[in-house]
Amino acid sequence: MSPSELTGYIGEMARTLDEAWSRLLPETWQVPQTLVEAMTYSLQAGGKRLRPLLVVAACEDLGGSREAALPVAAAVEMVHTYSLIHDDLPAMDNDDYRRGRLTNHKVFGEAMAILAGDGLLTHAFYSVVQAARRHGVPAESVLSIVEDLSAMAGPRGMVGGQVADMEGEQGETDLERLRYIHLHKTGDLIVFSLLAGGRVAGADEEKLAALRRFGTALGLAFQIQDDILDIVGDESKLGKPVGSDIQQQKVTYPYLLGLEESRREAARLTAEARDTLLDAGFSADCRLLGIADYLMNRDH
Ligand code: GRG
Repeated sequence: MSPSELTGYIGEMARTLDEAWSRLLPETWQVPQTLVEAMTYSLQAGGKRLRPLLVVAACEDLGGSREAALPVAAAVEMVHTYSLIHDDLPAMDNDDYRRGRLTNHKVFGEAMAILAGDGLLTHAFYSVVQAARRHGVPAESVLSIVEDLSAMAGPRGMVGGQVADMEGEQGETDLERLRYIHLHKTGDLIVFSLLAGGRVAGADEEKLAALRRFGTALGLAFQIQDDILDIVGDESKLGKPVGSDIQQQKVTYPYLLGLEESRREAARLTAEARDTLLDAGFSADCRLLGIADYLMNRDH
């Protein structure tokens, strides 16, 4: 997929998801209005929509239906959004802004932000099940998607990665521990998205294994790139040597390896991800490879 085709594809997907958020909860459920507003406030704040994009792209690259992938794509963005709402709370990162807007607890209060996160997490599983109920995805595939989502978002996945990150001490976090944190806190939802897209398309075990390897490498590259952009985008950090006061606030690949070595590692991982898909028979102009290139070349 060419860069301009990909830009169109990304925009199309963002619009489709935004439409889905506006009818997020069945009207007959009589959900309290404030809860609906708090949940949709963060969903519609306009993130990159990377994870749902990966679900749909994996599914379509393997010949599956976009319609059937959408409930799962929506679900992974709900889980991601819940994690951001909770991560921003005073008890965690205590952030006032996210995605260019006030954070959820700044607008709705702490209690409602916790509940909006809880609502998004649980409703995600409802949404996944709709792939079977409304779009004919086999129940066995949906069972595997639910199993993957609970494992990869839960204690052995994103939540475990978040705890390892919280408990990491400066001077104690080496590359191995940092890799563990990134693989789980960031990587697992990315791997989930790819596997889920593959499962909706009815992919065989070989293709699923390739998607898992692709996602593991891509997830790590994405996080390293994020940390590089964080430094390069913040002029106050430019030109500071690795280990300077500012960079010591957070242990990252650039902090441990320096900017240049981190760039090389992100490029190496992206190339590894690319080869994995090509070896598994994906075409060189497939959507997933376009997305991998796009992520490496982004500037925010
Ligand atoms: C609270 C259980 C729990 C987990 C929190 C996602 C997370 C774990 C914390 C957010 C902080 C952070 C920098 C996590 C690393 C993963 C990451 C790069 C998240 C941001 O994802 P993007 O860039 O965000 O896809 P947008 O806003 O574009 O969706």
